[in-house]
Amino acid sequence: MAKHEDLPVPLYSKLDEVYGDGSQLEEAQLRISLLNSKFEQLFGHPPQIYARAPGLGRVNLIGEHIDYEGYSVLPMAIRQDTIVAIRKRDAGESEKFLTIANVNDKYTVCTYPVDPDQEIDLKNHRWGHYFICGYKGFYEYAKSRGLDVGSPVGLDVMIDGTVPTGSGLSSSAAFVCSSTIAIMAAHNVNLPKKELAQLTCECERHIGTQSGGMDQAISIMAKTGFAELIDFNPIRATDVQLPAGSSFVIAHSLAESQKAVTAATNYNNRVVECRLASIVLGIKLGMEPEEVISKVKTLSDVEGLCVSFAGTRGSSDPTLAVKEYLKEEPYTAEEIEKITSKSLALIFADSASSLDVLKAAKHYKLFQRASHVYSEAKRVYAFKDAVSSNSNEEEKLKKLGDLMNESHHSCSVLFECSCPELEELVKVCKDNGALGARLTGAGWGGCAVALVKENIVPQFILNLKEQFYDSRIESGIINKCDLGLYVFASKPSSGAAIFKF
Ligand code: NG1
Ligand code: MG
Repeated sequence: MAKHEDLPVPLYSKLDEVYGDGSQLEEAQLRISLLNSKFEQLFGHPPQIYARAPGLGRVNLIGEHIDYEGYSVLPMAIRQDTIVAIRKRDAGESEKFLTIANVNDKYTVCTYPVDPDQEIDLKNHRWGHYFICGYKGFYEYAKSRGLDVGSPVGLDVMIDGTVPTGSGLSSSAAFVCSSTIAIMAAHNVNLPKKELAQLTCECERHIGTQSGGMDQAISIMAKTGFAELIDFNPIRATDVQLPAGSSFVIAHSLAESQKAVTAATNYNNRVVECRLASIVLGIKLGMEPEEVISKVKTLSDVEGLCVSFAGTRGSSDPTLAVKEYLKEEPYTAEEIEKITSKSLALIFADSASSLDVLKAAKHYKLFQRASHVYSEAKRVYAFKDAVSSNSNEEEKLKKLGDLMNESHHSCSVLFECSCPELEELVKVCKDNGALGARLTGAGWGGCAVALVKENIVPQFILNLKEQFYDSRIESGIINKCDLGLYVFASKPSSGAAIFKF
């Protein structure tokens, strides 16, 4: 049997194949009919094909800020999704634009030229930019594979579902994935999921974040009923069945993290710090600076070095190398340059977004970032092992909860990607019986995920409402009637799909 990741995105002709036959199906039917009527109203034709990707789309159970360092992560998809309806214009049609509309009028129509080489205007952020990420990526892919996809024509597009909001549930990846799949489907192209996961990760980097690939991988490879252990290089997904009697509650901190806007000081800053930590470690472990700079890209590359140096220098455990070779005080650029014998500007010369990081950074906390990454990478495997161990459910849940708590602590103290609202929310979760709770996604805002025994979920959510949300409803941060969008329990849902009716 072909492996899951080698299969293409499934093509369905009926909604129930994805949405079952309950209330979800009814909701999906309504959404599709609204999408259709708005599409026809705006474009004068019905759409040809639809693509959906889970989004507000995934929640990462454990393994934060380690995907871009080459380490495995453990997310699951959640039920909410983004649907993209698309029509490829005929080559003869005079109007040649990419027109991206949204079912929700709050998002005004975005128009772009029919040009796969266009630059995305990162200084003026618009919601439609995420579609263009997929558009550019598709043509780059076609070119690199010598695929003949014809000359670019106009595309009419209507989106239903959330647009990126900085929730930490990766609505951006859902949008990029569903857009890329829709563009491909409109051009009669479909790829094995693992290739698509790689491609959509590269697509999203056009928005200026040095994304690691977790969100796109789970969005494409998720399966109903399972979380997935996602490995990178090469991308692979292994089903993880969560213990019976447990539930994950997802709760929004109501602090928004606009990753595309704050990349230089938050997300990309951490990517750069990790790269610098891996370079310094590589040099301390005995490699020539030039060689390290050209060959060592991630902290997982350095783990390989630790193993090969283990014979002569003691342990192969990278956390010990961090303790031995990195200092706890932040490094200045000059201190690092003394070690690398090369200026940081030269090391990162080929990455404009990294150069932005260098401009904004005062110092670099290499010890803390590397300690987080190596310990978090271990926690992912410990989580996977705990799930499949023989211990009783009670013990299992306790172990999983502990690992989630340790992960949060590491994110908060070592990686410094939490924020006051998330700290408050995580505490409220733990005070109300969560076995574990942690920020999920990039952090600096967005959501927390809590492991809760199934039988207390309704009371748990009520308590969160009282202790976290009520005051925020009173002060007008959210509407009471929207609360269900901000706090809910979720089971693992299915991944991307294409519909043609
Ligand atoms: P969010 O911000 O939750 O979409 C981001 C990255 C992930 C991963 C996490 C941190 C993108 C699209 N996603 O997730 O790849 O690095 O942060 O674990 O950049
Ligand atoms: Mg995102």
